[in-house]
Amino acid sequence: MQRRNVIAGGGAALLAPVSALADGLVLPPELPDGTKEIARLVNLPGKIRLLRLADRPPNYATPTEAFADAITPNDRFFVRYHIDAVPSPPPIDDWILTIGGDGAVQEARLRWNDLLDLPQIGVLAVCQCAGNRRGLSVPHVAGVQWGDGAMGCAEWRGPRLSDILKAARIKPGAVEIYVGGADVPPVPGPPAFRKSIPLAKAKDDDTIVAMAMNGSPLPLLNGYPARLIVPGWTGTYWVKHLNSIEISTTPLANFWMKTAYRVPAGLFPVQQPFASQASETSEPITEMVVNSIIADPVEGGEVERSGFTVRGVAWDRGTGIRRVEVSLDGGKTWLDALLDRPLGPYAYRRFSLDSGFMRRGQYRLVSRATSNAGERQSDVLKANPGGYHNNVPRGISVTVT
Ligand SMILES: Nc1nc2c(c(=O)[nH]1)N[C@H]1C(S)=C(S)[C@@H](COP(=O)(O)O)O[C@H]1N2
Ligand SMILES: [Mo]
Repeated sequence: MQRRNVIAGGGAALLAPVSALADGLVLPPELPDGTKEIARLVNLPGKIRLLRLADRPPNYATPTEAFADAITPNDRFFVRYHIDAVPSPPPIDDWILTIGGDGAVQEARLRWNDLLDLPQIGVLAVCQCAGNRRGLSVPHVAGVQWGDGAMGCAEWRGPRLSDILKAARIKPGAVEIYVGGADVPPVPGPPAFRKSIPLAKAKDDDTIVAMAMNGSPLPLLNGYPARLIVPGWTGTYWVKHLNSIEISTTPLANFWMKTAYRVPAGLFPVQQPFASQASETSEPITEMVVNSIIADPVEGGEVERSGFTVRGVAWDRGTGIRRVEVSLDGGKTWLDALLDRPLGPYAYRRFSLDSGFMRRGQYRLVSRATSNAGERQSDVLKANPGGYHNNVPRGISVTVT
């Protein structure tokens, strides 16, 4: 049943047929057949060769090969929307960010230039959808059937959220900061995508409002002109097209906080619990779990028996990566990979391993990472209704020729 999510259970997947798209991209064999049928590589405005999983709302994944590098280029960065209402880009001089709420002493309205006047902070951080790898769950669970491309790592730059909040002044008694974007649904429709974070995370020095991504304006589909960056936390809090902030004395009680993006209580231990949103049975999904991916070679690839290099990246909640092991035999034996210099605790850490001479045949390559906190990828899928936090070591099949 869940055998294929166990590392040692690589046998079944090894024999699964791989389906190649017209231009050669090979999809993870574990994806549901329906997803394999609709997945296409497409170019979008500002985007090259993303894997289309849905159009309305737009959900496009980054192809695995892009994770051979620690930084994901803007034109390959994945796209995830909940509502089919991508806003048109505002003239930058008209853009206004309002900061108010019952936990604010006064309402503030900041313009683009006001944000530029604040100290600018650069943070290298992974944005990963909580549902990344959901499509690899066996049995399958409902939601966008992501393979492993609902993530990316970029250098985000802009003012600290804490500096922005100063313009409205936080009252004692404030508990959460609500954030909203310009992708408001047509009425009547699904509830607007608004999220909240606890005051402590909002005040964290690394929590910023990004006005730039990898040294350029944010692509429209990644939240132009500005988005929230919550390093270490899953992408759901990284609200795009940011235009409203509320300082609140009560927990946000909408669909996106109370129903979606929640996990069974205690299933995924975190360092900084989101107490104001926890219930007896569930809690919001917050900190990412340690994980890794092999990006080179790719699924279905052919490699030389004289030797090849296995490359990929590893990441976690922000403690940093201590170790990555690679298996060339489906998880039976493990070798320590070389780690590149860390780019920062929230960034991808690149790893590589030289295979040495190999005999011809089919091989299953697997990677598994351990964080500086001593957490290692889970050997067994921690099943949950949302299909979140799948960090079971991923195997890919290659042929040594
Ligand atoms: N305004 C807005 N922001 C949003 C979302 C959204 O639907 N609307 N989706 C969130 C989720 S769930 C994820 S995973 C990330 C995805 O970021 P990306 O589209 O830039 O890759 O954006 C987050 N911010
Ligand atoms: Mo997400």
